[in-house]
Amino acid sequence: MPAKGRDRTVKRGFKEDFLDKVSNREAKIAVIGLGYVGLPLAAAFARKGFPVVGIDVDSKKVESLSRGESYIDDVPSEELRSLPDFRATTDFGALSKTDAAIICVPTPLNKTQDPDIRFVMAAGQEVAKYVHPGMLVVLESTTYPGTTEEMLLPMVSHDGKLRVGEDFFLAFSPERIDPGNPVYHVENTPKVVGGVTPACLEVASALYGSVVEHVVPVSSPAAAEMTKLLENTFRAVNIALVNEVALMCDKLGLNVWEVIDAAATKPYGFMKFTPGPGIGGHCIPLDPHYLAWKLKTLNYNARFIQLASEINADMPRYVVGKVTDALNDERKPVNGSRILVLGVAYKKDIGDVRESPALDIIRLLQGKGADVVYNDPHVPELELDGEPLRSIDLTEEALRWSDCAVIVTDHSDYDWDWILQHAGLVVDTRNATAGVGGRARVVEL
Ligand code: SAJ
Repeated sequence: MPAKGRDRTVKRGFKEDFLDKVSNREAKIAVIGLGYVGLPLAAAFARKGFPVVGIDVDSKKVESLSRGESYIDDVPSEELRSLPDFRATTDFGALSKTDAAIICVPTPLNKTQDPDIRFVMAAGQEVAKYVHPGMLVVLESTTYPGTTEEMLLPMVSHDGKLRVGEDFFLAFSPERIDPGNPVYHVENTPKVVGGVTPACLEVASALYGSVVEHVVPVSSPAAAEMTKLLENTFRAVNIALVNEVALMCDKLGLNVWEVIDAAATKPYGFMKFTPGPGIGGHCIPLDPHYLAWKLKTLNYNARFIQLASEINADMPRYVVGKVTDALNDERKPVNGSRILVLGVAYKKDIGDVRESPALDIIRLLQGKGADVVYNDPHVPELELDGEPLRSIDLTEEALRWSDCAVIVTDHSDYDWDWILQHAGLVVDTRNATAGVGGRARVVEL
């Protein structure tokens, strides 16, 4: 006999069905974009027993994954091959049979430093082709507040014909993958989630909650989009601050590294950042511009972002000024000098050169007539404005050959003692040689 009063059975809808599929690990998950964000995410869901299909437009990536060969260090090939139910395809038609589609495609800047969301829009169009009742769609790509609701929602809902929160679900959840981080990975990095409706938030939180230890629900997709931009704008602005402090200490004749280390002894209210040759990577130089652009459309000038960008972008020129002065002290013009750049990756112990300040430093030195070579144990070769460059072997001869060695990326591989034994002049932009003796004259940032 049914209990007296209100019918106790829950009206079953798509939300309840979705939640059931998540709790018994039957939800079929598609991850669109199999790069340093998408592949680790796909692997995390597959490790939990979900059937996962990875979709990417790059057939080479798909073929490699289908052969069980990973191109992402954080998902080694042997792990890829051990995933219980993962496949990769270029066919977006696979979406017609999935319960969730998570978009992890790049969001670069275009030539005028404005957001370029064409990859998000292209993925959205594919999702719109195959969206079906009960499906959850999540955008993870870093983007400006409003993208999910203003750009993706009309597309995926077919201009409202599908009711969001009832017929399908839509959310934003910023990626927080830190490639190579030995401590933080998908499962133990808190995941911020913002749904278009409460039901969207509920199903997206349930899905992520099945793989991530801590889900952080927020009130809307825009709040989630803004959260990610705050995280990375915070870094860009604070890096710019210490870069400007380095310029100030130079004027004051103070050692910026000593000052920062001393400030870092404050047990509260301070967070250590370090100056450097500029900022690289696919996040910090770009993400703040997404925020500044959006605010410009609202007639607001994001001054901190603009100033930080100017200071960070000017650091390569400042480094070249240091090199110029150091050579000048030895009566050597930059023009014709032999310069060895040590480390070209955008940060230590990785091989990624995207937006690396080393590239700007090489360009500027070449522009002044220097003969520039580089060594980077993680970057065997690179292309600079169409010109192929290869990493030279780091030998005693190479160090003695150089009129100046410039430490741009302080990879752990480097033996600073040995380098200072054989180089004559070193410009150190990373404080890598602090406390290291040797023959070389060292000029600090
Ligand atoms: N940099 C400095 N001084 C610093 C810190 C960084 O000059 O104190 C430079 C680095 O050399 C590099 C650039 O800034 O050229 C960016 O470095 P990053 O440490 O921010 O590393 P990224 O670009 O890999 O940033 C990613 C981001 N992760 C995500 O967006 C999910 C960022 O939010 C992370 O905080 C960062 O990794 C991290 O902490 O490793």
